[in-house]
Amino acid sequence: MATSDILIAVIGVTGAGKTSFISRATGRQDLLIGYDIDSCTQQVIPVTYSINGRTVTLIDTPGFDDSQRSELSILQLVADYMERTYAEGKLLSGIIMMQPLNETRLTGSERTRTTLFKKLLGEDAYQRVVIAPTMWDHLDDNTARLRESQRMQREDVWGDMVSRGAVVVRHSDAVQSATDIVHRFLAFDTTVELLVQRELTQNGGQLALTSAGKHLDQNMAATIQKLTQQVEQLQGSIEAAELRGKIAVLEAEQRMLRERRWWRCVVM
Ligand SMILES: Nc1nc2c(ncn2[C@@H]2O[C@H](COP(=O)(O)OP(=O)(O)OP(=O)(O)O)[C@@H](O)[C@H]2O)c(=O)[nH]1
Ligand SMILES: [Mg+2]
Repeated sequence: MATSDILIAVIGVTGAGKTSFISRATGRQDLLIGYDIDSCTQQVIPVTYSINGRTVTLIDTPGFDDSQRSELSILQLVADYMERTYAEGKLLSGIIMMQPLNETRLTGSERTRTTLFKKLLGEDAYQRVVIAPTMWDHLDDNTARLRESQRMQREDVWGDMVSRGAVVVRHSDAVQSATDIVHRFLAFDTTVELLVQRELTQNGGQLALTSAGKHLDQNMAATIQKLTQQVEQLQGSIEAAELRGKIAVLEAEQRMLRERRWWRCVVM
Protein backbone atom coordinates (compact mmCIF):
# COMPACT_ATOMS: atom_id res chain seq x y z
CA MET A 1 0.00 0.00 0.00
CA ALA A 2 1.35 3.47 -0.90
CA THR A 3 1.67 5.88 1.97
CA SER A 4 2.51 9.49 2.74
CA ASP A 5 2.26 9.20 6.53
CA ILE A 6 5.01 7.20 8.17
CA LEU A 7 4.14 4.78 10.95
CA ILE A 8 6.98 3.01 12.76
CA ALA A 9 6.59 0.51 15.63
CA VAL A 10 9.33 0.56 18.25
CA ILE A 11 9.66 -2.79 20.00
CA GLY A 12 12.13 -4.41 22.39
CA VAL A 13 12.56 -5.73 25.92
CA THR A 14 11.90 -3.50 28.90
CA GLY A 15 14.68 -0.99 29.50
CA ALA A 16 15.99 -1.34 25.91
CA GLY A 17 15.61 2.42 25.52
CA LYS A 18 12.49 2.59 23.33
CA THR A 19 10.90 5.62 25.00
CA SER A 20 14.28 7.38 25.26
CA PHE A 21 14.77 6.82 21.53
CA ILE A 22 11.34 8.31 20.75
CA SER A 23 12.09 11.25 23.02
CA ARG A 24 15.40 11.89 21.21
CA ALA A 25 13.80 11.59 17.75
CA THR A 26 10.77 13.78 18.47
CA GLY A 27 12.23 16.22 20.99
CA ARG A 28 9.40 15.35 23.40
CA GLN A 29 10.46 15.79 27.02
CA ASP A 30 7.22 14.56 28.58
CA LEU A 31 7.51 10.85 27.78
CA LEU A 32 7.87 8.44 30.70
CA ILE A 33 11.40 7.06 30.75
CA GLY A 34 12.39 4.39 33.28
CA TYR A 35 15.00 5.25 35.90
CA ASP A 36 14.75 2.14 38.06
CA ILE A 37 14.53 -1.60 37.49
CA ASP A 38 10.77 -1.60 36.99
CA SER A 39 9.47 -1.47 33.46
CA CYS A 40 8.05 1.88 32.54
CA THR A 41 5.79 2.17 29.50
CA GLN A 42 2.44 0.52 30.31
CA GLN A 43 0.44 1.17 27.14
CA VAL A 44 0.99 1.30 23.42
CA ILE A 45 1.57 5.02 22.88
CA PRO A 46 1.77 6.58 19.41
CA VAL A 47 3.87 9.76 19.33
CA THR A 48 3.30 11.89 16.24
CA TYR A 49 5.52 14.66 14.88
CA SER A 50 6.45 16.17 11.57
CA ILE A 51 9.56 15.82 9.40
CA ASN A 52 9.79 18.03 6.29
CA GLY A 53 6.00 18.31 6.14
CA ARG A 54 5.46 14.55 6.51
CA THR A 55 3.59 13.12 9.46
CA VAL A 56 5.66 10.55 11.31
CA THR A 57 4.29 8.42 14.15
CA LEU A 58 6.59 6.42 16.37
CA ILE A 59 4.63 3.77 18.24
CA ASP A 60 6.02 3.18 21.72
CA THR A 61 5.29 -0.28 23.12
CA PRO A 62 5.58 -1.78 26.60
CA GLY A 63 8.65 -4.00 26.84
CA PHE A 64 8.45 -7.73 27.39
CA ASP A 65 10.14 -9.07 30.51
CA ASP A 66 7.95 -6.63 32.32
CA SER A 67 8.34 -6.57 36.09
CA GLN A 68 4.69 -5.76 36.74
CA ARG A 69 2.68 -7.45 34.04
CA SER A 70 2.62 -10.84 32.43
CA GLU A 71 3.97 -11.51 28.96
CA LEU A 72 0.44 -12.42 27.93
CA SER A 73 -1.00 -9.04 28.85
CA ILE A 74 1.80 -7.23 26.99
CA LEU A 75 1.48 -9.41 23.91
CA GLN A 76 -2.27 -8.83 23.99
CA LEU A 77 -1.79 -5.04 24.23
CA VAL A 78 0.60 -4.93 21.29
CA ALA A 79 -1.44 -7.38 19.20
CA ASP A 80 -4.69 -5.48 19.92
CA TYR A 81 -3.16 -2.20 18.83
CA MET A 82 -1.73 -3.73 15.66
CA GLU A 83 -5.02 -5.44 14.81
CA ARG A 84 -7.06 -2.27 15.40
CA THR A 85 -4.82 0.04 13.37
CA TYR A 86 -4.60 -2.57 10.59
CA ALA A 87 -8.42 -2.65 10.43
CA GLU A 88 -8.37 1.18 10.15
CA GLY A 89 -5.97 0.91 7.21
CA LYS A 90 -3.06 2.40 9.16
CA LEU A 91 -0.16 0.22 8.08
CA LEU A 92 3.44 0.36 9.20
CA SER A 93 6.34 1.65 7.16
CA GLY A 94 8.65 -0.37 9.36
CA ILE A 95 9.77 -1.56 12.72
CA ILE A 96 12.65 -0.57 15.00
CA MET A 97 13.67 -3.46 17.22
CA MET A 98 15.86 -2.24 20.07
CA GLN A 99 18.18 -4.58 21.93
CA PRO A 100 20.48 -3.60 24.80
CA LEU A 101 23.99 -5.02 24.48
CA ASN A 102 24.96 -4.64 28.12
CA GLU A 103 24.40 -8.28 29.11
CA THR A 104 27.70 -10.15 29.23
CA ARG A 105 26.19 -13.28 27.70
CA LEU A 106 23.51 -13.94 25.14
CA THR A 107 20.84 -15.20 27.53
CA GLY A 108 18.10 -17.75 26.89
CA SER A 109 15.60 -15.08 27.81
CA GLU A 110 16.92 -12.76 25.07
CA ARG A 111 16.64 -15.57 22.51
CA THR A 112 13.10 -16.44 23.62
CA ARG A 113 12.02 -12.80 23.46
CA THR A 114 13.65 -12.29 20.06
CA THR A 115 11.75 -15.33 18.78
CA LEU A 116 8.51 -13.85 20.11
CA PHE A 117 9.21 -10.60 18.21
CA LYS A 118 9.92 -12.56 15.05
CA LYS A 119 6.64 -14.44 15.43
CA LEU A 120 4.83 -11.10 15.73
CA LEU A 121 6.53 -9.62 12.68
CA GLY A 122 6.73 -12.58 10.29
CA GLU A 123 9.51 -13.16 7.76
CA ASP A 124 7.98 -10.92 5.09
CA ALA A 125 8.39 -7.90 7.37
CA TYR A 126 12.10 -8.44 8.12
CA GLN A 127 13.13 -6.29 5.16
CA ARG A 128 11.57 -3.33 6.98
CA VAL A 129 13.22 -3.96 10.34
CA VAL A 130 16.01 -1.85 11.76
CA ILE A 131 17.66 -3.71 14.63
CA ALA A 132 19.05 -1.01 16.90
CA PRO A 133 21.53 -2.16 19.54
CA THR A 134 21.60 0.17 22.58
CA MET A 135 23.58 0.46 25.81
CA TRP A 136 26.91 -0.11 24.11
CA ASP A 137 28.24 3.29 25.21
CA HIS A 138 29.83 1.71 28.32
CA LEU A 139 31.53 -0.99 26.24
CA ASP A 140 34.76 -0.78 24.30
CA ASP A 141 34.26 -0.97 20.56
CA ASN A 142 35.64 -4.52 20.20
CA THR A 143 33.24 -5.89 22.78
CA ALA A 144 30.28 -4.12 21.19
CA ARG A 145 31.24 -5.47 17.74
CA LEU A 146 31.68 -8.97 19.12
CA ARG A 147 28.25 -8.95 20.76
CA GLU A 148 26.66 -7.66 17.56
CA SER A 149 28.37 -10.13 15.26
CA GLN A 150 27.52 -13.04 17.58
CA ARG A 151 23.84 -12.12 17.29
CA MET A 152 24.04 -11.52 13.53
CA GLN A 153 25.65 -14.91 12.91
CA ARG A 154 23.09 -16.89 14.88
CA GLU A 155 19.91 -17.86 13.05
CA ASP A 156 18.04 -18.02 16.35
CA VAL A 157 18.88 -14.39 17.12
CA TRP A 158 19.27 -11.80 14.32
CA GLY A 159 20.84 -14.01 11.60
CA ASP A 160 17.66 -15.02 9.79
CA MET A 161 16.33 -11.46 9.97
CA VAL A 162 19.52 -10.00 8.51
CA SER A 163 19.61 -12.54 5.67
CA ARG A 164 16.05 -11.46 4.78
CA GLY A 165 16.91 -7.76 4.68
CA ALA A 166 16.90 -6.47 8.27
CA VAL A 167 19.70 -4.01 8.98
CA VAL A 168 21.62 -3.49 12.21
CA VAL A 169 22.17 0.18 13.05
CA ARG A 170 23.57 1.11 16.45
CA HIS A 171 21.72 3.76 18.42
CA SER A 172 23.91 5.95 20.61
CA ASP A 173 21.18 7.59 22.73
CA ALA A 174 21.85 10.88 20.88
CA VAL A 175 19.40 13.03 18.89
CA GLN A 176 21.37 12.61 15.63
CA SER A 177 21.47 8.86 15.99
CA ALA A 178 17.68 8.65 16.53
CA THR A 179 17.02 11.07 13.66
CA ASP A 180 19.23 9.06 11.26
CA ILE A 181 17.38 5.86 12.08
CA VAL A 182 13.92 7.41 11.56
CA HIS A 183 15.05 8.99 8.26
CA ARG A 184 15.77 5.53 6.85
CA PHE A 185 12.02 4.89 6.79
CA LEU A 186 11.15 8.10 4.92
CA ALA A 187 12.55 6.55 1.75
CA PHE A 188 9.86 3.85 1.72
CA ASP A 189 6.68 4.69 -0.16
CA THR A 190 4.97 1.40 0.58
CA THR A 191 3.84 -0.17 3.84
CA VAL A 192 4.31 -3.57 5.37
CA GLU A 193 1.91 -6.01 7.06
CA LEU A 194 2.89 -7.84 10.21
CA LEU A 195 2.20 -11.57 10.47
CA VAL A 196 0.14 -11.00 13.63
CA GLN A 197 -2.04 -8.48 11.79
CA ARG A 198 -2.79 -10.93 8.98
CA GLU A 199 -3.36 -13.81 11.34
CA LEU A 200 -5.71 -11.91 13.69
CA THR A 201 -7.74 -10.63 10.75
CA GLN A 202 -8.05 -14.11 9.27
CA ASN A 203 -8.91 -15.91 12.51
CA GLY A 204 -11.34 -13.39 13.98
CA GLY A 205 -8.98 -11.97 16.60
CA GLN A 206 -7.89 -15.15 18.37
CA LEU A 207 -4.45 -14.45 19.77
CA ALA A 208 -3.98 -18.11 20.77
CA LEU A 209 -4.09 -19.11 17.09
CA THR A 210 -1.42 -16.66 15.97
CA SER A 211 2.24 -17.66 15.63
CA ALA A 212 3.15 -15.34 18.53
CA GLY A 213 0.31 -16.70 20.69
CA LYS A 214 1.37 -20.30 19.99
CA HIS A 215 4.96 -19.45 20.84
CA LEU A 216 3.91 -17.89 24.14
CA ASP A 217 1.73 -20.92 24.91
CA GLN A 218 4.70 -23.25 24.30
CA ASN A 219 6.93 -21.10 26.53
CA MET A 220 4.38 -21.19 29.32
CA ALA A 221 4.04 -24.97 28.98
CA ALA A 222 7.84 -25.42 29.14
CA THR A 223 8.08 -23.17 32.22
CA ILE A 224 5.23 -25.03 33.95
CA GLN A 225 6.97 -28.33 33.26
CA LYS A 226 10.31 -27.05 34.59
CA LEU A 227 8.71 -25.63 37.75
CA THR A 228 6.75 -28.85 38.31
CA GLN A 229 10.00 -30.86 38.24
CA GLN A 230 11.54 -28.44 40.75
CA VAL A 231 8.51 -28.78 43.05
CA GLU A 232 8.95 -32.57 43.03
CA GLN A 233 12.57 -32.19 44.11
CA LEU A 234 11.75 -29.65 46.83
CA GLN A 235 8.77 -31.51 48.28
CA GLY A 236 7.28 -30.06 51.47
CA SER A 237 9.56 -26.98 51.63
CA ILE A 238 8.51 -23.32 51.60
CA GLU A 239 10.15 -22.94 48.16
CA ALA A 240 7.93 -25.72 46.81
CA ALA A 241 4.83 -23.85 48.00
CA GLU A 242 6.07 -20.66 46.30
CA LEU A 243 6.72 -22.52 43.06
CA ARG A 244 3.24 -24.07 43.20
CA GLY A 245 1.84 -20.53 43.39
CA LYS A 246 3.82 -19.54 40.26
CA ILE A 247 2.60 -22.64 38.45
CA ALA A 248 -1.02 -21.81 39.34
CA VAL A 249 -0.60 -18.27 37.94
CA LEU A 250 0.95 -19.56 34.71
CA GLU A 251 -1.75 -22.20 34.28
CA ALA A 252 -4.43 -19.54 34.74
CA GLU A 253 -2.76 -17.38 32.08
CA GLN A 254 -2.49 -20.29 29.72
CA ARG A 255 -6.23 -20.96 30.12
CA MET A 256 -6.90 -17.25 29.54
CA LEU A 257 -4.87 -17.29 26.33
CA ARG A 258 -6.59 -20.46 25.07
CA GLU A 259 -10.17 -19.77 26.11
CA ARG A 260 -10.91 -16.09 26.46
CA ARG A 261 -11.17 -15.06 22.86
CA TRP A 262 -13.07 -11.95 23.97
CA TRP A 263 -10.49 -10.84 26.50
CA ARG A 264 -9.13 -7.52 25.40
CA CYS A 265 -7.04 -4.74 26.84
CA VAL A 266 -8.42 -1.29 26.19
CA VAL A 267 -6.11 0.83 24.08
CA MET A 268 -6.95 4.53 23.96
N1 LIG B 1 23.59 4.03 28.66
C1 LIG B 1 22.46 4.14 27.97
N2 LIG B 1 21.31 4.32 28.64
C2 LIG B 1 20.17 4.39 27.93
C3 LIG B 1 20.13 4.30 26.51
N3 LIG B 1 18.84 4.40 26.11
C4 LIG B 1 18.11 4.51 27.24
N4 LIG B 1 18.90 4.52 28.34
C5 LIG B 1 18.47 4.55 29.74
O1 LIG B 1 17.84 3.29 30.00
C6 LIG B 1 16.73 3.45 30.89
C7 LIG B 1 15.47 2.83 30.30
O2 LIG B 1 15.09 3.58 29.15
P1 LIG B 1 13.59 3.63 28.58
O3 LIG B 1 13.65 4.51 27.39
O4 LIG B 1 12.61 3.93 29.63
O5 LIG B 1 13.43 2.09 28.14
P2 LIG B 1 12.12 1.41 27.49
O6 LIG B 1 12.62 0.47 26.46
O7 LIG B 1 11.15 2.43 27.06
O8 LIG B 1 11.56 0.56 28.72
P3 LIG B 1 10.03 0.08 29.01
O9 LIG B 1 9.15 1.24 28.85
O10 LIG B 1 10.10 -0.42 30.41
O11 LIG B 1 9.75 -1.03 28.04
C8 LIG B 1 16.62 4.96 31.16
O12 LIG B 1 17.26 5.22 32.37
C9 LIG B 1 17.39 5.58 30.00
O13 LIG B 1 17.94 6.84 30.36
C10 LIG B 1 21.39 4.14 25.82
O14 LIG B 1 21.47 4.03 24.58
N5 LIG B 1 22.51 4.07 26.60
MG1 LIG C 1 9.24 2.81 27.59
